[in-house]
Amino acid sequence: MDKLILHEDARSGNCYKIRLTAALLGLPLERKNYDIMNGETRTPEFLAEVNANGRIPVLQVGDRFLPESNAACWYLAEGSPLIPAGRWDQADMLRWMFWEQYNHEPNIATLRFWLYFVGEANLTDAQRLQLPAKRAAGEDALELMDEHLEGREWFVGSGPTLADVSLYAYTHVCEAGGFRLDDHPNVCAWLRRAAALPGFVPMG
Ligand SMILES: N[C@@H](CCC(=O)N[C@@H](CS)C(=O)NCC(=O)O)C(=O)O
Repeated sequence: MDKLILHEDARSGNCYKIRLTAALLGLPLERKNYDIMNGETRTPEFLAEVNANGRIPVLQVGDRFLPESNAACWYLAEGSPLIPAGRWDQADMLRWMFWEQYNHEPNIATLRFWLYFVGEANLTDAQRLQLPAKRAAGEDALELMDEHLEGREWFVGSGPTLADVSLYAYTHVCEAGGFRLDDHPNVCAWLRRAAALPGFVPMG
């Protein structure tokens, strides 16, 4: 495989998904850090050379650049047990990864970013207005996960897949956004199972 470099901000759960995938698979990954709070992913150089969308994570594979966390996880895991066999389970795994990007991350990760990193006092009026809706949608996402995990160890099939990696990243730090993990016992048990996987690395 070509040399792998992760362009990241280490505080980002989207970046952690890729580090966790690489660690679970024992793949070496170089890391290049950017401070998103200082606009380091919005410079003309970054936009021209790394990601025209101005965001991390970006997985560099040789001289090619792949943005979007879940796409990068797929690139690393292709051919490994983190992508299940069988058309149905693969599609079901993708279902959870798309759901993560639409229903989970925009609520749970955004509240963590706004409340823990930016600080409530520094939010814009528009952001403050969105807090109740994001809180309710984040709670719905955690509850849906909890219901799905009733009687199941992993999101898809009988073993860990990228669906678990993708959802682990922001779920395990959701309390920084004001959510309560204790209200979701199946999620708590699943988080513990994920953290016990061989090769697991913490977010740091
Ligand atoms: N859908 C993208 C989301 C990427 C994203 O929102 N990145 C954030 C950090 S988690 C970022 O780079 N923010 C800096 C900015 O927008 O300037 C993914 O899954 O990788």
